[in-house]
Amino acid sequence: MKRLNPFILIAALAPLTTVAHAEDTRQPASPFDAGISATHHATGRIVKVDGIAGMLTLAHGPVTTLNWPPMTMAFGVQNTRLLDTLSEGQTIDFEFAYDGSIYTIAEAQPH
Ligand SMILES: [Cu+2]
Repeated sequence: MKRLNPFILIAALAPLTTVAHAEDTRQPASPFDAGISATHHATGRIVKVDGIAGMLTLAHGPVTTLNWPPMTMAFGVQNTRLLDTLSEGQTIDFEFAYDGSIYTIAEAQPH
């Protein structure tokens, strides 16, 4: 696995440090906070960056841990600042998890 881009990683993780220590650990605000959620990895080409909705539409490859075939779908992002670093047409490696509502990208790096 390639080295993570430190800027993107820090931007993606920044809210965790604030939230994780503030909440009752018996009832985590999101699976990311407790670290209990399965994290999945995929590669995808960015179809759309929607800064208003805070969503990223990706044409992604297979996700073996979810038995997903390749498809185009929208993901949430854990930190919307990640969207500022990405552009349409770019291919990224990304990690994501189900946050209880939508599949949400925790980190991404250029492929
Ligand atoms: Cu998908």
